[in-house]
Amino acid sequence: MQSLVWATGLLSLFHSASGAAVISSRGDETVPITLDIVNAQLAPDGFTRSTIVANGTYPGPPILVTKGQTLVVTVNNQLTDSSMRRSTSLDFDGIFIDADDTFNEGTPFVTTCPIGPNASYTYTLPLGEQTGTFWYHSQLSVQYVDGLRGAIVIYDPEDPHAELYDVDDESTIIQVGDWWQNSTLPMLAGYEATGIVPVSDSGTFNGVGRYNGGPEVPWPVVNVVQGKRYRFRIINQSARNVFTMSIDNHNLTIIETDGVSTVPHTVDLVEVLAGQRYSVVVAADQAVDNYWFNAPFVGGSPARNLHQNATLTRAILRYEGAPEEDPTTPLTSGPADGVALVEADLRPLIPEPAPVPDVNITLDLVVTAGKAIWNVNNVSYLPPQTPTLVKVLDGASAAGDFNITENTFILPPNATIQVDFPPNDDDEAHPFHMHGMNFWVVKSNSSDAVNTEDPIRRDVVGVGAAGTTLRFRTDKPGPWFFHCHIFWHMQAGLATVMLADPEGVRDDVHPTEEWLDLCPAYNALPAELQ
Ligand SMILES: *[C@@H]1O[C@H](CO)[C@@H](O)[C@H](O)[C@H]1NC(C)=O
Ligand SMILES: *[C@@H]1O[C@H](CO)[C@@H](O)[C@H](O)[C@H]1NC(C)=O
Ligand SMILES: *[C@@H]1O[C@H](CO)[C@@H](O)[C@H](O)[C@H]1NC(C)=O
Ligand SMILES: *[C@@H]1O[C@H](CO)[C@@H](O)[C@H](O)[C@H]1NC(C)=O
Ligand SMILES: *[C@@H]1O[C@H](CO)[C@@H](O)[C@H](O)[C@H]1NC(C)=O
Ligand SMILES: *[C@@H]1O[C@H](CO)[C@@H](O)[C@H](O)[C@H]1NC(C)=O
Ligand SMILES: *[C@@H]1O[C@H](CO)[C@@H](O)[C@H](O)[C@H]1NC(C)=O
Ligand SMILES: *[C@@H]1O[C@H](CO)[C@@H](O)[C@H](O)[C@H]1NC(C)=O
Ligand SMILES: *[C@@H]1O[C@H](CO)[C@@H](O)[C@H](O)[C@H]1NC(C)=O
Ligand SMILES: *[C@@H]1O[C@H](CO)[C@@H](O)[C@H](O)[C@H]1NC(C)=O
Ligand SMILES: *[C@@H]1O[C@H](CO)[C@@H](O)[C@H](O)[C@H]1NC(C)=O
Ligand SMILES: [Cu+2]
Repeated sequence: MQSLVWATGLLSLFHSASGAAVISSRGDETVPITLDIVNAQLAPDGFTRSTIVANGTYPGPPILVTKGQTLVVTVNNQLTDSSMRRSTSLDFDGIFIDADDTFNEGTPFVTTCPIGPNASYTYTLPLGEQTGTFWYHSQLSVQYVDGLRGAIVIYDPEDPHAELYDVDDESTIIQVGDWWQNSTLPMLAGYEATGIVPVSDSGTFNGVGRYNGGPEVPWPVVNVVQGKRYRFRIINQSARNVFTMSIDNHNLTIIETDGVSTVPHTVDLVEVLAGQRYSVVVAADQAVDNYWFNAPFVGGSPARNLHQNATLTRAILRYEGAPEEDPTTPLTSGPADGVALVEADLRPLIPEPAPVPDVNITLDLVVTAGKAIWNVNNVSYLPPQTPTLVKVLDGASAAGDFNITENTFILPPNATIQVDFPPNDDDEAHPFHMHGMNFWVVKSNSSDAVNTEDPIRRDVVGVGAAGTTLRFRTDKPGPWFFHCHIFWHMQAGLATVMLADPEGVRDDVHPTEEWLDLCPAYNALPAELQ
């Protein structure tokens, strides 16, 4: 690791092995990355459990690349622990996927089959013009809750905001996530039986957290030098919890939202939903000292898990020259009178009006009372055995070619689709995530205003009590998974597939033998190895 210090002793074991991050300077070259998916005994919050992680660390090693490169990620599945899923599949969250690369998109049963134990797969992803903050995680069931998450940053040598900050490197990546001490299989079974989403034991900040009654795991430290300005890339890798980020005595200037550069917007508190990312510039312009970097979270009733203590997800912002001590100020949830981000206030740096819709879709999110079944328009998504992409390549084009439980919307080519989420009476924040592309948020849940002139574009948006409307284009043929990023909800059916231009898929997609072999290999596995 470079300068980010994860305290001392035991904890360093979790991170020191994460190896050289790969930053190539520039250009069109291919960047080969290997991720060994392994079981490791880790204790992010002080409680040791078996996990599923990349290269033995939680979070996994960051993947750092530069605009224009082609990312080539080889996943070696070395999972052996029978108490968790042993197959896997990686999603590169927020990375745009070219139509002809759809088969490397990593969504089980939509664009691929999972990778079985002792098998490998190589994902090739040309990054094109995209830049910003992204992440990878297991997309199989709720497996990423067992640990398989990590950052991806695509640096922009011509960043239009470059003059706003001095430091932007591995030490400024901030990854927050929820953490459970149990493995997902029993928790998922409990959820399906009771409808109660498992409440996390702790929240982690760069892989470190604490829980009530647990050991005093050293707080993670984010080091800064007085007078410099830092681009913190905040990634919410949670499967449920919503974190609210702030730094005592410092404000945060947002310059990027889910890979889209924004007009700089200064606030004190930023709420980040599962899957969302923000870059914020923080000026180290205060007295040399230690300050709390607060990341309190909400996610279910703490009464259901007495370990949970939202104020214990935090780090220390330490100025060079400050003593190696905790800040002496109280553990708060951030400034009580602080200005919080209102999503509708965000503006893209390069405004782009939302095109007029050709097709309107209304998605009603409803949960069956008392049971863990989520419905979109009365349908609870069930992954088919044969991935959507395989069916389309075999000729599927019409609604009748898919089971109703696949909740697949067949969309015309080169069209603008408007999705309306009516106000959702249970008002749980459902962070809806689109694979392979982003969308215009023409009405944010955070405001009544409809903005078609210069709305923010992003790939994860909160859906809640006030209603949300977004628009996207079907210029890229493909089956694009569109789902709630609370993976418990997704697993319980809160998902759809937006199938753009099936005919175009057959023209564009020419999968490799390696990909074609995945399904037969997976289907031949005994259930316990799937
Ligand atoms: C992961 O570990 C493998 C095997 O040690 C190593 O070759 C690879 O470079 C590591 N990947 C990253 C991104 O650090
Ligand atoms: C994976 O390979 C190891 C070492 O060769 C072997 O012990 C294990 O049985 C294999 N696992 C599976 C599921 O094939
Ligand atoms: C994990 O969940 C199972 C099933 O609910 C339970 O029996 C077990 O005690 C739990 N283990 C931990 C460490 O919480
Ligand atoms: C991460 O997302 C979850 C779920 O939406 C949310 O509860 C949590 O507050 C978010 N974390 C941050 C830091 O915003
Ligand atoms: C942010 O903090 C700086 C001092 O660090 C101050 O000059 C500036 O006015 C603050 N901006 C806002 C919008 O509060
Ligand atoms: C959370 O932890 C803090 C610090 O240890 C403690 O003061 C507080 O009482 C805890 N809160 C709850 C609800 O357990
Ligand atoms: C879609 O809804 C918008 C209002 O949001 C309306 O103006 C438009 O006519 C509708 N388009 C279609 C094709 O129904
Ligand atoms: C869902 O089902 C209910 C009851 O069967 C029906 O009234 C409603 O119209 C359906 N909604 C949709 C979007 O199909
Ligand atoms: C197909 O949909 C029906 C409900 O309409 C469901 O009962 C069945 O399990 C689904 N079959 C598959 C293979 O998903
Ligand atoms: C969609 O637009 C692209 C680019 O304008 C064009 O090449 C393609 O033929 C169009 N597809 C259809 C089905 O109209
Ligand atoms: C949506 O807006 C309502 C009303 O302002 C608010 O209570 C709720 O927390 C918001 N939900 C999300 C997901 O942002
Ligand atoms: Cu949800």
